[in-house]
Amino acid sequence: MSLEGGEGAGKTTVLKALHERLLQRGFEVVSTREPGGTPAGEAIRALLLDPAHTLAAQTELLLMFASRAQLVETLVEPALARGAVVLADRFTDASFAYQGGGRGLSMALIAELERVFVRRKPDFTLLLDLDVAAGLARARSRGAPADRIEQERDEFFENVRKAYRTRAAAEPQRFAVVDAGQGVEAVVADACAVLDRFLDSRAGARP
Ligand code: Z5A
Repeated sequence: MSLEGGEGAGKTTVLKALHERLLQRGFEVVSTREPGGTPAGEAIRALLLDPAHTLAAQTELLLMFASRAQLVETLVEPALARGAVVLADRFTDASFAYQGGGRGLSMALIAELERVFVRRKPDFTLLLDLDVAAGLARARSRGAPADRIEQERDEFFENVRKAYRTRAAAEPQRFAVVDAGQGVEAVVADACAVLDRFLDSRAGARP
């Protein structure tokens, strides 16, 4: 399962709630994040987000997939094989949204990298959809210095949002979209409700 959204959409808060909900429902849950989630992946993340680096879009894409390949091989596949649920704070949809929608790289190339190095899609993806200006205001209100990608122009984030929404519309059986412009409690309640609906629809099968 994966959680997606633009800047400041509230993924961190919602991820904790979904993790708890899955535990309550009796699943072993492995929460992780991208880029990162493994020691090597976290090192790649630091490189990717460091504003001191100017990365070509292609380099950025390949580093995202390098981190993802490491995560898939060493964490995701072993966890799924033993019956755990993997809850990922971003997964390949983020590459389609940021490197495809934001940077303008080929969606077909990204799909090919997904086919070769990831070999699976999440069974369920929750998209926290939020107006770009509102999300950036929230992210900036944290007071932390902007990382390399957060320094992008608003137009970049508008294109990211558009790409996410296009993907969600194209795969309504996999995606659930939650309005992240509501207060935290309402967002968490909606997110837990769509998770419950998904789990119920699977009638006990592994998400
Ligand atoms: N990236 C990529 O380009 N390609 C890829 O393939 C992948 C990733 C996998 C790091 O990801 C960057 O990598 C990210 C995408 C790119 N780019 N950027 N920029 P990340 O997921 O680690 O970082 P992030 O998107 O910047 O996360 P974030 O800003 O921390 O967003 P969040 O987790 O969704 O938000 P939050 O920390 O939960 O909330 C932000 C603030 O808003 C915080 O103060 C909250 O208290 C507040 N908040 C949260 N919800 C609400 C509500 N409902 N109302 C009011 N305030 C709220």
